[in-house]
Amino acid sequence: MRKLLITCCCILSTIYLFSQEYKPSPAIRESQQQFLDNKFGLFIHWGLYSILGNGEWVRTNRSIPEKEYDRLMDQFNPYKFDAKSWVRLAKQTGMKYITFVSRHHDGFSMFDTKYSDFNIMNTPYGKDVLKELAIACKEEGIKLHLYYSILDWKHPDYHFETGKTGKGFERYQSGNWDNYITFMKNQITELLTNYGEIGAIWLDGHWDQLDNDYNKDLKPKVDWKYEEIYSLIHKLQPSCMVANNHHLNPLPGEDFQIFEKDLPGGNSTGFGGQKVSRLPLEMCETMNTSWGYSITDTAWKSVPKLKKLFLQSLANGSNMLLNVGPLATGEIQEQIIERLNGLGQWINQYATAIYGTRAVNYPINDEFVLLKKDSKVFVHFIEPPLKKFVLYVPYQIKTIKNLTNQKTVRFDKIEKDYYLLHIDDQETAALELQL
Ligand code: JFZ
Repeated sequence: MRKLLITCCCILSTIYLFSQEYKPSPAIRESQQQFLDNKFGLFIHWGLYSILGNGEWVRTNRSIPEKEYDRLMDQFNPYKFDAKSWVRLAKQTGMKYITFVSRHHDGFSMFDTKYSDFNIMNTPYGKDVLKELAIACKEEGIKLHLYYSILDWKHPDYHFETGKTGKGFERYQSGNWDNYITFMKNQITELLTNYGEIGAIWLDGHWDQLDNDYNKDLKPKVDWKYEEIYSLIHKLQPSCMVANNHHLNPLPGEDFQIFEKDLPGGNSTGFGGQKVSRLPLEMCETMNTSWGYSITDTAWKSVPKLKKLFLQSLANGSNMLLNVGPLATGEIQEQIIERLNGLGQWINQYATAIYGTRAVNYPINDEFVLLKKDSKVFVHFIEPPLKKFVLYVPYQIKTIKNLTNQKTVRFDKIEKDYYLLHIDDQETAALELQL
């Protein structure tokens, strides 16, 4: 009887806790503010799939049998991998954090784990790449976030029967879902115990258990036990944020909202369209069209295009997480390096007008964006401004400085909120309005 009573109390208090509105802890609120200040991150998709040069979905897209895919483990030997040079590249580009794919849908762990043999230690490389990256990040003052797939094309206990993907190869029948949840918790515990401070855990794969990805009211066909997983993360590292790429409105326990290949609120992918919440936002994007290394994808976005994406994401109140897919050797293609260098040059020159700013309520347009910090508003041009430039802003401007040549900009007030600016330099990339 006593046991029953205690069990009832436990269940009721759990229900009570999760029916309450989720309030991030002070530690999380601080992480969120830093995250908002930091603006820019590097996403790294790298794993066994990189060997095949056909994106990170290659096992499913080409229905590769398990035995054949497993052989990739004997071939993964990134002898040119240098964690420090990756982290320095991110840093020079002006990125303040790295989101590393610790385990993608293929189920291969890019870290030393006790809970699966399918991991980096069993490759010819035999070293923990995540450990190397964590050490380099710490040394360089870059935050480390970890992507972790909750969908698994290999684990025998993953509920693939009701899943949408990974059907083209033989699978075991009917696994034990509780085992799978325990397995994920064990691995997440390793990730949050063995690699120092982790800024965020970035989950992905929820959509595998939905019939479609556009109806936002569908219930998944498995219980992902998010309350348990999220509270485990927050318990292990109280300042580690939780995010989930489920393409839905945020759930309790999530600390920022992800938008994949779309500006917040956009839906060019067909799986966007979720509400834009009041949480910090993050938009992730590719430099060509692939996440994992693709040998044939040459659709590189230009530096101006990347700059525009970045500025428009900032104007929408969102960070940008820009992806690279290194080769299996550990090299990063020169097309990527060139673009990162181009972006970095510009960002470093206008750093004070980017980091620590906040979006303002202003129409998104293709000419310029506005960002605010204290009593300053920054104008970043997407298109070079005309010599006589009419700026409509709902502010009382005291002075204007051209951040490209550091000169004072002459301006006339035409009428309330309308200013005529005399721009003396066609190359002008940004202005500082002092209010
Ligand atoms: C997901 C991953 O599948 C992808 O490999 C990559 O890691 C990206 C950042 O996140 O992207 C998705 C997720 C779901 C769909 C498409 C891409 N979907 O349901 O069409």
